[in-house]
Amino acid sequence: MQGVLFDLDGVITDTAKFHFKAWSRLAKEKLGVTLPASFESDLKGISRIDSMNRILKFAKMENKYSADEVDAMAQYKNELYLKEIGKLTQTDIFPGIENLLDELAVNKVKLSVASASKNAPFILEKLGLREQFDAIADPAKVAHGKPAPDIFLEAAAKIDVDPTKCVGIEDAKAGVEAIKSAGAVAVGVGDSNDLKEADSVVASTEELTYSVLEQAFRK
Ligand code: XGP
Ligand code: MG
Repeated sequence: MQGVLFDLDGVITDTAKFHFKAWSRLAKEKLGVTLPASFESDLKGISRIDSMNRILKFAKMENKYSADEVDAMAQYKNELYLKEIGKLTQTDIFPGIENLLDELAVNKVKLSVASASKNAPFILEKLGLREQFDAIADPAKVAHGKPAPDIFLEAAAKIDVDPTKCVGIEDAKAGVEAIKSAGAVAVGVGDSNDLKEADSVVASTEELTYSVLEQAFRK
């Protein structure tokens, strides 16, 4: 194991709930629909524009708006989301993550971020974690969002490690699929029924240690 590729939302910190809150408000205000709670997991790992399109499809309004109008709605959601995450501090880092980053650094494993979110650099700054990572893959630079492998391939390339020598960590089904398609080893965080394709699953970030990742890699 020479590299670890981290998803951010739902792995490093609990921002998935803020994404869903903002998407729900947008759906209600602009489209007049209520998103069911189950939609939260449907949007995990999915890029901003793909999330917007899924919501339009749910509302049966796929063809109602121009591309500019759709962009404006997605931007409005981001403004709502930014208000929520402006308050993030180091205390919002999920349990076990800081310890894991320290252990990986001691073991000279390179660390890269493979988030679908364009807000990843801002969030890492707020959490005081920017310096712990060797690279952040830019989702604006990849052709296809998760479940395509692109963002994980880019994250591995940015630390100059072959994807097959990397472990990826994800809380989303689409993310686990992306890791596997990239040829890396997938460790899921969450419900093992949702993340069946992962090589190994832990229930919470507290269980993520160097040795757990190493064992998943050797499996
Ligand atoms: P960004 C976000 C999406 O808006 C959100 O729906 C996804 O759940 C999240 O990425 C996954 O990490 O992207 O709007 O912060 O760029
Ligand atoms: Mg996630």
